[in-house]
Amino acid sequence: MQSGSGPNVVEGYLTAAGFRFGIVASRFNDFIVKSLLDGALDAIERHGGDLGGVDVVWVPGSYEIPLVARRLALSGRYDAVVCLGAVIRGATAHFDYVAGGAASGISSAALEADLPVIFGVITTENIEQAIERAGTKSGNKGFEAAANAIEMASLMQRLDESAPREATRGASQVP
Ligand code: INI
Repeated sequence: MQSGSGPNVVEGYLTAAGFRFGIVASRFNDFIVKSLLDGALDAIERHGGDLGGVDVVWVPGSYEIPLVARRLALSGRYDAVVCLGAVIRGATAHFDYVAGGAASGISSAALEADLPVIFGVITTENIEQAIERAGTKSGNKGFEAAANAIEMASLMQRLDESAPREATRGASQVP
């Protein structure tokens, strides 16, 4: 980091070149999730990424996303993992369990693997809201999730450059 009179600011770039991404997509409500996936792949390409460096893994439902996201995140093969799903309250009595399990599991996977694992699971009251978030009037949350993955992958790389992990870990062991 540079020294000077102002703060040292570290941010990720929105450049996907050279990064590899794992995408975990849920088949439940797949007519929505396929649009999220299209948006995510579009974001990676439009930010200079190579789709040859992208693996897409399908799971049955959003509740199953964390286990596979964790496996991908720990594999060492990716710079970030993007999780895509659609949990719609109107269609399920156990919305809170499915949405909450997906959210907390994805968060745990990121912390355990020390890798960006992005929450691109949309949680909505009804199908109309889900459609709005999958490429119609509220944009495409899959595109946004992949853009966040690119920024976070870049940020982690830049943090490594400015404060290598070994040095950071060593420093944290100093009493
Ligand atoms: N999974 C979803 O991804 N979205 C939903 O809206 C949903 N509903 O409605 O129940 C859903 N359920 C399945 C769940 O994710 C698991 O696959 C299932 O409970 C088996 O573990």
